[in-house]
Order: sequence, then C-alpha cells, then structure tokens
Amino acid sequence: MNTNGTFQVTAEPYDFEFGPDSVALLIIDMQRDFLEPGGFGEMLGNDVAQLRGTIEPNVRLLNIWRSRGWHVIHTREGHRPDLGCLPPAKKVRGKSPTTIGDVGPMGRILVRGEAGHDIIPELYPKFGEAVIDKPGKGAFYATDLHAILMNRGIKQLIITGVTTEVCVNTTVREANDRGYDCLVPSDCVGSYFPEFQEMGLKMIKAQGGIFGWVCHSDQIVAAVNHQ
Ligand code: C5J
Repeated sequence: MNTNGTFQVTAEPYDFEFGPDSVALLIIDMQRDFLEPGGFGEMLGNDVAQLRGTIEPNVRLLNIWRSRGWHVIHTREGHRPDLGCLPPAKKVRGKSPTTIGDVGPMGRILVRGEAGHDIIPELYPKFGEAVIDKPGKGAFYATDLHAILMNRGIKQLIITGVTTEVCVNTTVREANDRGYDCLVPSDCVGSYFPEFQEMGLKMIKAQGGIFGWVCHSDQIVAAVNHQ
C-alpha cells in the first residue's frame, strides 16, 4: 500500500494505482449460457473450456474484494421476457434456427429469469452486490451502471468476465469515454477464440493505454497483499 492508502499494480503500459473506496470489481456476464457445457455458447459451436479457465482467478479476486468490503458489481446480458428490449436486428443476427428469446438448452436464450441467463454458481452474487441487467454488449448502454458508480464515488474499474473482445472490450471502451480508469486482468477475461483474446487485450493497452491497462491477476493480489 502506498503512504496515501492507494495500491499500485504492476501493469501495462504502466502501473495502475487505485484507492480501495474508489474502485469496483466489475464482473461481466459470467453466465451459465456462456460458460457451461450444454448452454447457448456451446450450442453455437463454441468450446466453453476456453472460458472456464477464467473462473478460478475470478473467484480469487472476488474473495479478496468481499473480504475487504470493497465494491463488487456483476452484469448479465439478457432481455425482458416480453423481448421488448431486444432489437429486431439482434434477434435475427446469425440466421440460426434458434436465436435469442427462443427456447434453448437452458431455457429461453438470454432471457432474464431463465436458468441459462443466471450467473454461474462459483461467482454467484451476494446480497449487497449490484447486478446490472444489460440488453447490449456494453454495460453502460440502457442501464443504471453509470449512476450507481457516480453515487458510490467509484472512479476506477477492474473489469473481468466474458467475452474479452465483445462485452468486456465494449464495456472498457464505454467506461473510458465516461472518465473511468479500467484495469483488465488477462487471466480473468476469456474468449472462445485465442486470437481474439490476444488482440482484444492488446487493443486495450495500445498507444499508452488508449482504453486502459492490462495485467495478470497475480499482480493485483501482490499489490493488495503488499503492506
Ligand atoms: C457475447 C458477451 N459474446 N458477454 N456476449 O455475445 O460477450
């Protein structure tokens, strides 16, 4: 810990400093439909093993945040049961015979309240942790996330979850444009596609941290344990 009470994380393109009261762990879309065998992700032909490696490092960070009483926020991608917040363009994208809102292997696909839409048990939200239901890829679009962060004085985000190049990257970019500093631990974010994982992280930290910072979660653990 620095003398001013902040923590300094070794990261790229340079160290990331955060205050415990002004930081939130923002866990993106760790939902059963994306991560579990038999869910929507696998139905689309993806290998969920590519994402499941993120669970254990996320649990480790979540336990640290919980034990210290720091802010934790979860998101879920999904839609109202009446599909009123599902844009027709998103409904038909992919031209698959089974699309968002239809009955899939774990209930109606990406519909709020359905089994597949829920967060995996390993990272299940606890009482007091905000859960943001988002209809888009970015966590700020059509949600009250920005208001929650402002009301709590949060200025820095440690963003984890899935998928790296879709909802994580979109949220990092939205957050950056709203003035938040974002740190992305590489082992806590996952993609079905290794090349997108690599490039998704490179794009965040490029050009002096154009969207944010990248590190390994070991660096965050080391920083918070360093007295
Ligand atoms: C996707 C997400 N990939 N959470 N959603 O459709 O990244």
